[in-house]
Amino acid sequence: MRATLLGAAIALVAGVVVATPAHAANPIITSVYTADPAPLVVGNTMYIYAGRDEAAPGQQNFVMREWRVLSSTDAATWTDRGARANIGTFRWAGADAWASEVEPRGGKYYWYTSVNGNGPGWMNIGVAVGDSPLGPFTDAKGGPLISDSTPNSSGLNIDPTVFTDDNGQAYLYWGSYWGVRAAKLKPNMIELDGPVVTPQGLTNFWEAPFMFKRNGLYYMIYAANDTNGCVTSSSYACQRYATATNPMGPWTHRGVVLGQVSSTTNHAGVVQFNGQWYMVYHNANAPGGGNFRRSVAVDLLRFNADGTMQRVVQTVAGPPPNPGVTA
Ligand code: FUB
Repeated sequence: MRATLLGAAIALVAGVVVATPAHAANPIITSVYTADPAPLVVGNTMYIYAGRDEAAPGQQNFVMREWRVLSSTDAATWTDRGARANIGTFRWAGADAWASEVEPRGGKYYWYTSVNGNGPGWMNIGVAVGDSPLGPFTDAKGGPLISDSTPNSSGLNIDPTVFTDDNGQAYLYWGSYWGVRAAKLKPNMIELDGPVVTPQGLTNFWEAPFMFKRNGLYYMIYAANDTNGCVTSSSYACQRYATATNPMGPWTHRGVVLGQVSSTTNHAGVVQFNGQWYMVYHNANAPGGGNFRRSVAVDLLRFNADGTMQRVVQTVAGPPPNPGVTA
């Protein structure tokens, strides 16, 4: 954006008529459509793992075949690092590279994905593993971690979020169709450690959970689609959130943290980077965008003194550059 503005300023000084509009920071990437962002900070870099929307203009269904990585060192200027995993990463899968999230452990990066397993049922959760945030990633398990045959699984097994607590215990939450589920993960990150449970207190949960911890309190943001303070029509979704003092709940619903966006789906993640909290989410605001041609955006997230979250202001400008402390 800054290079474009500089170019426009130089052209104006030179008396040239410039028709090119300044490129806004949100959505952060417009060369391809991206959706279902999940943030991860490693060192001085914020990564966003996202699916790619490939639906043709006017097409009314998801066409998603790959997962991409975006990166930034200041949360304002973003680079598309390309597709780092795709449906072919999982030999047992055949379609629908839906929402995903990466969790680090022991120097490895575990990429939990929603994918159509071509078997009985529809969607599954797979897990790939790589030695760096950019991979290369390979199937870590050789089959689904969660499928329709997993006892007490969700009505739609998508949208994994993995959170590792300070004691090393990792938790997997996932689900859609109003069916949120949770389970502990073994230290190997590719097997459940105990039964699948139905967490309590995630009021009006629809899909897209994302879990994090701040000041000893656990937070879960998630998509809801009620018209009781969330959205104007239940075809859309907002992000509600809940807090808990135990990673398995029970959860206490706290309200809406991200209102309706311009796409029908609403999928978000939260991260702290260089001392500032951010929400990453998607909308339909890129040129030619739509419900199946979505794009990732980033905005500031602010907390109140009592730990509650302020509603995110969706901006076109995006957050100011935050390069952190440079040596
Ligand atoms: O992108 C496909 C699906 O749409 C995701 O898995 C859901 O969270 C919703 O964003």
